[in-house]
Amino acid sequence: ALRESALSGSLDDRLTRLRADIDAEIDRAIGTARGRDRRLAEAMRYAAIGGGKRFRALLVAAVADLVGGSYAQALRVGAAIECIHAQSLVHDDLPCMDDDDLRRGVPTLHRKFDEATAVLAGDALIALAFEILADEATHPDAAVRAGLVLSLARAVGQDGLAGGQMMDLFPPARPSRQDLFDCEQRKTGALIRFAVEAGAMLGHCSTDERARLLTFAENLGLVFQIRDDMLDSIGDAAVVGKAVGKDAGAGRKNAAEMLGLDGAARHASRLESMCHEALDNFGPKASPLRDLARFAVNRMH
Ligand code: GRG
Repeated sequence: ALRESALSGSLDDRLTRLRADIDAEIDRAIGTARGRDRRLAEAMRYAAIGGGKRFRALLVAAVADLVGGSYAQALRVGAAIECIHAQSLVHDDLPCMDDDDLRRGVPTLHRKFDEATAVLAGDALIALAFEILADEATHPDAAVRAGLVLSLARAVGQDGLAGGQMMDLFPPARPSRQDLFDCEQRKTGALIRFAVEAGAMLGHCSTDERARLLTFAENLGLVFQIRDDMLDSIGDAAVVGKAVGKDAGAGRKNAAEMLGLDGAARHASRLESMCHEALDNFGPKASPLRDLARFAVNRMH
């Protein structure tokens, strides 16, 4: 019944239901503060619960459903991904990176608490994500658990979030479009790719189906970040007194600045077509994934 309730209905309904299930899963994983530091647990909850679209968790659930994986397992993997995602936002907001005051409409973690707590809560969220994946409750097969841990490690390390963020902060002198897409692929694409890869690991699919899902994921990750860049540029232009592309001023040029808003929109729509093409062979049961691709390109937040 849980599986039914979280995957049926409109995309909005599914997001709302999944959000509640993911919040509960993360809350359980953080656990009680008994015998532990209360402030650390509170900061972890502040960062990881009650906010965000949960796009990556929904992606795991949709792929797992497509290949016959269980919703309960997908929730655990989704919770792990959302912990990593929350950590990356907490550290990205720090004064040594983007120096932001607001995140998801509320004060950033280091503003609400302090910088040391923000660094440590982020660290503990990374550890928690790997703990969730390595726990037997996530999957009875140790080989699957090891595969999940290995893939997530690759998605957050030098070839993933950390490497992409580094390239964002220290871009090449004259970045090419390829450099831009490389950066976006790592900074944002790697975790989205992991969401799809992990969903596929929870069920059964052929080598060909897995390859198609990964092609879908790579195009989806890129389009998600390009839309993020477009929303940033539109937001920056609308805020009086804020220089266009504040983040880009400190590092790379974003896709909207490099391609122009129209160029970025055209590229996003090409990537969306490639997402749909990659799903062609799956038929109607891939419609939740098609909805997610449409959402990634048209979203307003
Ligand atoms: C994970 C070890 C490790 C290091 C992280 C700080 C850092 C290194 C990476 C930051 C990368 C970063 C800020 C990427 C931006 C990704 C992005 C598009 C964020 C917005 O995602 P949404 O729209 O946000 O899904 P919500 O709030 O809806 O969850």
